[in-house]
Amino acid sequence: MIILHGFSASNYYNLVKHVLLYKELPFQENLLYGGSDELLTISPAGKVPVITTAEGLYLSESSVICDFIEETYPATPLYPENAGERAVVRQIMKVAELYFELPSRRFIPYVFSGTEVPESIKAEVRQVLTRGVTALNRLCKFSPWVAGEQFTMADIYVYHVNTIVNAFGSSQLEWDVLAEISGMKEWNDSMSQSAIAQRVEADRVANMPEFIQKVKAQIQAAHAK
Ligand SMILES: N[C@@H](CCC(=O)N[C@@H](CS)C(=O)NCC(=O)O)C(=O)O
Repeated sequence: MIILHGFSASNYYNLVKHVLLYKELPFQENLLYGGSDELLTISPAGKVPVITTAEGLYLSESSVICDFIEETYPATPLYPENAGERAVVRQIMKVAELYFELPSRRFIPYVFSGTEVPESIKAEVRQVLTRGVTALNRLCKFSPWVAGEQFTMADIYVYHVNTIVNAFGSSQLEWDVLAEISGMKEWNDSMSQSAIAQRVEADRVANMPEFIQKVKAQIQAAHAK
């Protein structure tokens, strides 16, 4: 059986969990936080999520895990059959990661340490998010799904990227980034209604206090050095 390692406050962890639940694959969760010795033995970059495959292989990097799951368990497909259409789905995922997820994440250390974000960083992040807004406006169809008629990996991926955009990008910049993309907010709201999204969200909320405690302890330990 697949083992999913990581913690539920992580949106990367949650998107892989969403894929496993969507495909109705049996899996176990193993609670592991960043910085733990156990994580370093199974994840080359010390990042979560990691999966242990049914064959005992450790895999990390969420988009790589998504592709592995799809190739190994093709029932209930999450990519189109056509290679070009598949590439478009991956293009949406890549654009969301590079121009939405990663710039929004720049604010996380400031938020967790209670430090004001420098204006120069805010300007950089705003510039990258603006590129993401333009690109996703061009790429996303919302008819009714992100890439068109078929529910795909991009729906799951973008939905979980958006949690970071809302929690850090939009809130720090006082700018409703998702509102800039025609159809995004309506689609996001409908995604959040699904039973899977609600289960993942309940687990995220339950894990948050412990995760915040861990982060605070790490910040204190770093200051004490
Ligand atoms: N590119 C990685 C990013 C994963 C990532 O940044 N995970 C965070 C949790 S959301 C993490 O492991 N943080 C712990 C650390 O950086 O030490 C992926 O797609 O899986």
